[in-house]
Amino acid sequence: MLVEILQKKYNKTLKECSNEEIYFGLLDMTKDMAEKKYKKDTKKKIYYISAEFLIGKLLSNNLINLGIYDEIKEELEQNGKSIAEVENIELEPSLGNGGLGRLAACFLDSIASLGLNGDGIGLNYHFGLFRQVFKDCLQKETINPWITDESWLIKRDKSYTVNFKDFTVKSKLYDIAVTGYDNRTNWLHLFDIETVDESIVKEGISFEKADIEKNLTLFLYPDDSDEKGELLRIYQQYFMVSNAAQMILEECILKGSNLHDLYEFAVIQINDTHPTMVIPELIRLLMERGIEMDEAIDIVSKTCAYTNHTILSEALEKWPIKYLNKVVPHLLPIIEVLDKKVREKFEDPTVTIIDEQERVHMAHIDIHYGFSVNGVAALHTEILKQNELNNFYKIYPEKFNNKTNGITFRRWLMHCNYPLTAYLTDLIGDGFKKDANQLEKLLDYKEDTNVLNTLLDIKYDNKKALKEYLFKTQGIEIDENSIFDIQIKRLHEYKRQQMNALYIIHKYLEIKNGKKPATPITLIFGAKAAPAYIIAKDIIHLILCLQELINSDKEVNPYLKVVMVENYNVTLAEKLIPACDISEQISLASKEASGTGNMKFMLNGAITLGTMDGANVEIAELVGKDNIYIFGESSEEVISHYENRDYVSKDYYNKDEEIRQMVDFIVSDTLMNIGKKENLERLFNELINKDWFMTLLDIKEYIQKKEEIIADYEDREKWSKMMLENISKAGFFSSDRTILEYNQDIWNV
Ligand code: NBX
Repeated sequence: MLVEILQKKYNKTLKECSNEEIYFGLLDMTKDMAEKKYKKDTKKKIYYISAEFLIGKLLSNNLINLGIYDEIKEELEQNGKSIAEVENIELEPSLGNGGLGRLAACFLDSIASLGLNGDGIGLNYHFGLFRQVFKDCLQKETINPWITDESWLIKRDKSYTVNFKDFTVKSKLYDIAVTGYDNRTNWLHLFDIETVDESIVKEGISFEKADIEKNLTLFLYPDDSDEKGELLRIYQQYFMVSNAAQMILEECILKGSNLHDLYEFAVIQINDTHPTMVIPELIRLLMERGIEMDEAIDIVSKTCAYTNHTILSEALEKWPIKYLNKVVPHLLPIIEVLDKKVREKFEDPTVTIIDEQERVHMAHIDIHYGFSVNGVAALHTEILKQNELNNFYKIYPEKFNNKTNGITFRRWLMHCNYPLTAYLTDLIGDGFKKDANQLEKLLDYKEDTNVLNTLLDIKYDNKKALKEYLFKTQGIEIDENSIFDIQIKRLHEYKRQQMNALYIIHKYLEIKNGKKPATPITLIFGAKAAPAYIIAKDIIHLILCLQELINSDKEVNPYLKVVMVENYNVTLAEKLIPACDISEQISLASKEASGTGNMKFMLNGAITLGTMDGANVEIAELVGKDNIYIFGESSEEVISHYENRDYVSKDYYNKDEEIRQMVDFIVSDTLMNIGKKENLERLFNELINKDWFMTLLDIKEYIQKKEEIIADYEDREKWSKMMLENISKAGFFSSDRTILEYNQDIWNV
């Protein structure tokens, strides 16, 4: 079929076509096949509304899900082409910040793969999140264009009118097909406007924020630490949910809903608070269509469910009424009624919608006026119930439920780790591809030396493949015979990349003093920092300075190497994860809601070095304490430090010689000669005077555990057994399991 498409499109044979032409041919072919697998809507449909869908490249994903990957791979090879090189042509859309956006993409994959009728609704950001470049050991931001003339976007003949206070816009809709694995096609609906003007972006990623009609969908907001962007963010959110609400009502009416029964036709999952305005907007639209306010509120409350992804209070959105009035004044009378009703029913001032500072608490709208509130890992949901949202839990215990996150094994095993997938298929059959729990069959081989050695061989080959890839794409050289210790995730103080950096200093000093590791260690980082998050950028600066120092020191570099990959994204994750030995999951206990990278690493046979936080807790339960390296204070202890305000980082610094040595090194001449005084001093002061995320609390135990895991790496048999246990038990973390739970407990479609 591909041959015919290329013949028609370019009048060339497969052999004659360039990789680019082959890519566009495959694009046409898969889009066409996907469209054919679309099925009519069922009565009730899931609408997953999210400001982010971090979908990654789609070609291989779609070929796998359509069941033609092997066939195409072979056909290309027979004609002297390589699927990997064709894949390189595709640009990665960066329509998400991190875990939350990637989760939404995994969920769409599982919804379609389970044959459920459910679409995603979001925004078509032209440049997505910024592209990261390093210069002088600092992060710089530039644009990341991804939309080309021919792409996965299908322009639809659909448009809605969205009214803002000062002007009205007409939306246009683009769809991306979400192909299920051997199953139906759903859609990711991305809304946009005609008037966006890419040319207003000046240096880096700066642009004039005031001209909304030109910039509405230009960028994905790089989290909420950039305060100047708040108004624009409200514009984006309202644009997204107004389109969503209009589309949902239109589809439901078409299926026969009289709107009084809307909840029998639609269920809306609100991904974090970003789409919260869909609640007042739907109420408004129902009232416009003649439904009384009280009933409208009731209908919407039976339709909407909310997922919480964080307990960091600074990330919970609170929009000043003043701002909402500037953008969507027509929603305020509704929000005020929602607030009044809460006040009539409950005396507790902590559960109101509008607070004394005239701010609207978006999460409070979701909890009062939705029927379900879920956290994303067992520990996270417990903390929501017992601490952060305890006052709400006491009112609505029945609304609270846990849905431990998951990842799609199509992308995070079958696509990214072809050799392991092929080997597992040989060994245990291909049942695990549809039923991830069947990975447990691998346990039958835990004493089989042949199998254990093959797992080590596959890891080694993946490490070589990563080496080649990094050399080709970033000019970075690494040694496949070293231990690959990897920390890849957004840069945030609570994730504690700074603790890993302190370990590097410890190791560097040790080697300088003549103590050399048995096997060389390669520490790999990948992380973007929000452009306005100063300390996060200082941590990147520290890591890049250490990279420069260590990699040019001949005394040290045979034993230790530091690599920070530039512009960490989904594509890079797909190369890094299969090659990893040690998975760093070292957040301050209680702060990482779940984590999903931890699951991807485990599935690909890396061993976790982590705290009892987020889904690490469940990983530890599944694999048992012999197959994971856990350190650090527990979430209860950490929460009590916060409550009693009794953590003083300076005390740790003063009391402990070793800690002092590591921290002081940040501002030593050695490092200041490489880096910038201002950045390094700021980070140093932050660590000894604030250290909000308690780096110095856990650093000693962290170093100890890390030395233990590194020592155990030498025992290849033991290590390979741990790999096998981790792979075998990863089935629980398939997003298919998560989605089945959502459907059973929340959606019921
Ligand atoms: O959501 C993440 C959590 O930090 C992870 O623990 C969790 O596994 C993941 C999926 O549940 N949250 C996250 O990625 N948040 C954001 O990216 C974010 C984006 C914009 C914003 C606030 C947070 N304004």
